[in-house]
Amino acid sequence: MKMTFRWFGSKDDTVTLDQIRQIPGITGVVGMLTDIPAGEVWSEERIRELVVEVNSYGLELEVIESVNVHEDIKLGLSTRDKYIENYKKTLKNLSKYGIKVVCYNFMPVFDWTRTDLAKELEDGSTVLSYEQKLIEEMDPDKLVEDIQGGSKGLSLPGWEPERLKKLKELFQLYRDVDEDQLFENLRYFLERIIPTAEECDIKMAIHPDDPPWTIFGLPRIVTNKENLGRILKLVDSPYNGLTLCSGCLGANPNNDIADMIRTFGDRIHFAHVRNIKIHPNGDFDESSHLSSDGSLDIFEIMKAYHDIGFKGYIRPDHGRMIWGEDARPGYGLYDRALGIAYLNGLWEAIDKMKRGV
Ligand code: DNO
Repeated sequence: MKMTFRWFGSKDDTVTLDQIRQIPGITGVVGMLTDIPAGEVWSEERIRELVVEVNSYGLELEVIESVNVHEDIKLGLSTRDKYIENYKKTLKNLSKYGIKVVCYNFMPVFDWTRTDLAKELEDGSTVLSYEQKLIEEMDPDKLVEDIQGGSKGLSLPGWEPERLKKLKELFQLYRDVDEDQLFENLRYFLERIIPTAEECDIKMAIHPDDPPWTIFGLPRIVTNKENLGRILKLVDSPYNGLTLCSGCLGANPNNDIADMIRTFGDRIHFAHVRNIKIHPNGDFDESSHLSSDGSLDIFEIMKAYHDIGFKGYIRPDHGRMIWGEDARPGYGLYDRALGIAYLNGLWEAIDKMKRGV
């Protein structure tokens, strides 16, 4: 596996490449051009600048999270073809600078959703958390306001103010899209971009819906093992693969992450590993990566990756805010670096014990 760290760019992140390169075992960063709206082409020049900057710190940039999919593609509108053409151009441009994996999601309207971006835990750390009742009682506009208000002036990919201004209109359009239609819209997209991904040698890796269930009546399909299997079959190519996010899928206790890893094997191109603490009523808080701090067995998850001989990219996912750090919610330096140390420790132990070293 290749250990990476998500970085939002020098103008849009409190964490620096200088800090990232000092994390033990790190090979590269997962990057993004946060200012390019979904549907527009990423120019060669901007990609080159980003890659050159990251490489100058001795770090690789082989994974993009994310090239966001324009809403018209998810909705299946007749305007989608031009955005699909743009997506293909972006893939071609990315391939010229050594990008190997592109993560994306197919969530209608909202990306990841939380009801609190800084819930204080007993030890004084703060975390992202989710309360179902609050979502049920909340107007979607209020959710957008709260999330954007908690962004500390940094961009929040998936929560772009321009796009979300048209919330009512978007909800109206989704009234005609049920889960089966959303699968069909995803098929249409994949049938057109996977041949380009194959030509470019870029593995597409769909990210699960977070949380993995319907919110505000919008359809969500990247939610469980059955649906992941169905997505992989929409276009049966190794280039149509997964970002397996333990924290997203794991919010539903019926999802067995280690079993999914063994089932989907080399169709997993990108692993997001993080832990969550699920409460008896189904609400959850994000937690440190340590198994005993949350509801997921991170040892079992890392063992499953080792068992399948995982050679892909991995990153610790959201961390808590600790030691007085003030950063983008979920994306500080300290707790994610602790996460990496833990994941690397588990990996070394599993590896040596298996080999009898
Ligand atoms: C949140 C992230 C997501 C993820 C996208 C992938 O922190 O896990 O925003 O990057 O859903 O497209």
